[in-house]
Amino acid sequence: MRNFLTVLKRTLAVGAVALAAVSLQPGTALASDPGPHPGPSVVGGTTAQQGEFPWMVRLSMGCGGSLYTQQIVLTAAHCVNGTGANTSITATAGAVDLNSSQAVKVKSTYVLQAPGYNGTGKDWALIKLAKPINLPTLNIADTTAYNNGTFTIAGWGADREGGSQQRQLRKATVPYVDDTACQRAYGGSLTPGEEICAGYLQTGGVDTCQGDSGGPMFRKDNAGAWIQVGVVSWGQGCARPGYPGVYTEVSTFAASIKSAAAGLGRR
Ligand code: 4AZ
Repeated sequence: MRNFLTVLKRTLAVGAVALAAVSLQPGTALASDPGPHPGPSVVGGTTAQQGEFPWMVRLSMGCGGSLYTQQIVLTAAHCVNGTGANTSITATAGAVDLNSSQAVKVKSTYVLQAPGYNGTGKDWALIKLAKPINLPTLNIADTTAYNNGTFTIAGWGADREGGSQQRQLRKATVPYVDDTACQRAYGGSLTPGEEICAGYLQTGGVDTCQGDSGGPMFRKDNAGAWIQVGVVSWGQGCARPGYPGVYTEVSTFAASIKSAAAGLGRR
């Protein structure tokens, strides 16, 4: 199951064409059971305001990301092909509307895929940009203290399972789902120390979806500042009852991310 999902989401990042052909039944479950917060979005959310999440990044391979520093984007390992010099990715930031003349576009110079990434857990990567983007950055959680509560998710991905990528950034909120419940939902495919789940387990209806991968899941810290607790990683479909979204557990990798970024800073 886990491997199938990984392959599926990778395929989708490249071309949404595969979507209809693979196993998904776009919209059907959602149409009959919209969950607690029906409406357009990520799935089940609303359009973000300009400047609301200034560190949100859209990557040209069809993933999301966040500005870890002004010159380093944190994204998912499954969104990139490996580690090394790479000038093929364009990062777009600074505008909720990807087609806005305000949008800042910067090319990549180097990609660092999480060491040991093999498709299970460890789903994080860093992308070094050719120049800094003058926008606020998003701090990452370096303890488990914030791995609970209500999280915000955001992205330009599909607004329903099988839906199209979005021009406007969308957002929603989802509650934490504990490891035991998430492990049960996914028949043991979770890597609990490396992954954190969120969603409306009973009803579905709100979730990240194809094209949101790599983007942040975040909440407010005790000082009232946004802090990143997850990276959009995988799930069975989008917003289905019984299948929460699965996110990379950022706190587990915070020290590795910090040292990897320091290494990239010297490149
Ligand atoms: C994806 O393919 C993807 N519902 C992202 C999130 C989820 C499923 C797929 C979780 O980018």
